[in-house]
Amino acid sequence: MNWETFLAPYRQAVDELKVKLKGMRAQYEYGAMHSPIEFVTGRVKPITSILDKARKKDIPYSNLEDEIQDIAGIRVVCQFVDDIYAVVNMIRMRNDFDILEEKDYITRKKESGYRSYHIIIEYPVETIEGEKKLLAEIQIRTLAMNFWATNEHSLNYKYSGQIPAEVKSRLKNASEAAFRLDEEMSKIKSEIQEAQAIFRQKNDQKDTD
Ligand code: 0O2
Repeated sequence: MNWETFLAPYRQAVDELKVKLKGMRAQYEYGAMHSPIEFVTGRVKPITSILDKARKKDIPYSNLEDEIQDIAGIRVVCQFVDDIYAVVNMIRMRNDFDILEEKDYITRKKESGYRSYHIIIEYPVETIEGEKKLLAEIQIRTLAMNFWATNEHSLNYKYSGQIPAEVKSRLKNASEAAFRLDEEMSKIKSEIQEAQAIFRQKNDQKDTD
């Protein structure tokens, strides 16, 4: 298996998708509007993680492309829960890729306490040998959900997936606290957005002075 050759189109897909989704954010900025996108990141799954997942799920090398959906991963982080669904709708309207599956782990959180909205897409990459369609996963979540997931991911790594019961239970509490934070922030969303609009205007003014 030549990993560099195998991963090259995934690297290209991640780079292109980051540019495209960051472009959506920029369009809101030019229009001096609240952007439902706070920031966008992306990564190609490390080879060791691909191998771990393949081993856990009993996936042969020949099926990696079809069965591991997140070799190319994009993360869109939002301020508010409503923003997640605005981003989902924008993604549904795009015609540069096809949506294969949507997983709403916000209304149905995972057992761990994980919340996020996942969209699995089929993305066409132009290669020197012609078009290659590959799978990519777009994870859309709030800043609070991202904070929780990042910390839980580190703990999972530290404990090799066997987080002690007490820590697990604290993580579940933290997940609920993060969700309540999102709910509280949603209730004062318009206040926050007005404040941010004033801030933006002031900055624009400074730039033109
Ligand atoms: P990494 O290191 O982020 O790449 P499943 O069979 O449903 O358990 P599947 O089919 O891989 O798993 O899909 P799923 O669960 O919809 O999405 C997989 C990715 O979502 C994970 O990739 C994580 O990035 C994220 N995720 C899912 N569940 C959790 C969770 O409980 N905690 C955290 N922190 N992230 C989660 P990987 O390959 O597991 O990991």
